[in-house]
Amino acid sequence: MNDRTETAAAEPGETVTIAGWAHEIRDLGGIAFLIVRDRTGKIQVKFEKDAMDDDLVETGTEVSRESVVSVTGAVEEEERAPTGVEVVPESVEVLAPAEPGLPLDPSEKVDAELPTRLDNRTLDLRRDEAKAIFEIRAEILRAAREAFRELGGTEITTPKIVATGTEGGTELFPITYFGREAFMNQSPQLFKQLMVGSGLERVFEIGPIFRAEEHNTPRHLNEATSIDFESAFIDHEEAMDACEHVVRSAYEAVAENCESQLETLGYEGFEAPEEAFPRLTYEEAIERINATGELDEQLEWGDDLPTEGERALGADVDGHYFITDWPSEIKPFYIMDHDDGELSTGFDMMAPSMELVSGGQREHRHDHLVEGFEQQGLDPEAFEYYTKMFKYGMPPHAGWAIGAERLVMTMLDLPNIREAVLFPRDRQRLSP
Ligand code: ATP
Ligand code: AMO
Repeated sequence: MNDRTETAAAEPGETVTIAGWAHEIRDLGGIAFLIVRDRTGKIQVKFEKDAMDDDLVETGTEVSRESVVSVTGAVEEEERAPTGVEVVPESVEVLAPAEPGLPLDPSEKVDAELPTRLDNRTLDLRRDEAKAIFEIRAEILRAAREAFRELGGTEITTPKIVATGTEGGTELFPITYFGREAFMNQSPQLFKQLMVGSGLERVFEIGPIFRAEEHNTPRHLNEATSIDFESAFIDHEEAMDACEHVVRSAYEAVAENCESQLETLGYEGFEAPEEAFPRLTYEEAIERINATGELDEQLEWGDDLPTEGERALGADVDGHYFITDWPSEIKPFYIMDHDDGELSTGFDMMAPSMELVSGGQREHRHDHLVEGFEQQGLDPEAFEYYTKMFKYGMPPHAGWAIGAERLVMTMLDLPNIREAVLFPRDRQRLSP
């Protein structure tokens, strides 16, 4: 439709063809209005019944809501119109009629329940609020890619069908691969590490991860998007700097380029974090959680942080922060320990009451790596495709992964992570 004008671009004095959805019809008797909506906004089309052709009036005022229409006519200034202009139609065509009895009405002021919205995502994303989230998500990913380029990273894509898991705690989805057992990848962890040993040195990937999480919670998905970074010749401190840069860049880009979407979502004064993200040690974190008195049982050294603990600490610290120096035994085999062996270089970033990022410096020494497998009860032979490359010059390196949906969720204060993904995969939901 080369001759189509988007509603926001329709200027008084022009004759235009607009195309979009029949958002609303208001019939006031002698005069009726059809509100046409497209991605740029809405425009009023005016039907003066006595002064216009009957067929034209009938097509324009009896069309069912959410049908796709094309209207050609003159744009005129009109103070009483919602946008200050209206179209006086010469012709109206219904390009795709919508059946009455919509499963979800985008023009309803009252929100439908989340499952209904997810079942009818196409209609749901005709609503400004839902659409705004995904426009912001796209901006976040664009800004992340740009930040990675500033850091000198090369974008890679790695296999999602794999032979082994990496993230001990979470479950794998098994699949059959030409008669052999295979899995959906939980993380590009091992592949991105293999690439820092290649000539690329510094890489990033934005792609899907699959986890058969046993919990059904507002912050877990079974298919999520991981924003991964890995670089040769940096340590965990420099990795945290890079992570902070990417997260801050995403906030800054949204603050700068998503003003109308933020307004749609009811934000006033959205600001990118200005201060450096504090770095707390794990020991300080558990002491502070215990001091809040929010937990029934005091945390002990070696405990993972429970959800309520993360919440209590988030309220106490406020804003993004890192937790560093975790006990080695609760971090994965690929994380490098500090010299004493008790503490690891692994870190998490909290935002502020939910984990947003995990990362660390990696164990690049072949023999230590293989020992680590054995200590975690993993069979090093199954990982030979990975460990053998550590025999041929694997540089010291570090990296991390941000959960993209958690970034969107925490940035926009969404109550449920499913709001941040078009077609969520959870225990109940496999389609659409
Ligand atoms: P990771 O990304 O490493 O998985 P995470 O923040 O997703 O980190 P997990 O360890 O995967 O955390 O999730 C388990 C956590 O979720 C536990 O701390 C547990 O207390 C909490 N949890 C599990 N089920 C529920 C639930 N139904 N309601 C609230 N919290 C839950
Ligand atoms: P981790 O398992 O902590 O670390 O995952 C990194 C980040 O991904 C997000 N995330 C999820 N988001 C939604 N639903 C899920 N089920 C889910 N699981 C994870 C979180 C989390 O912080 N290989 C390491 C990263 C690294 O060290 O580079 C890893 O996967 O935001």
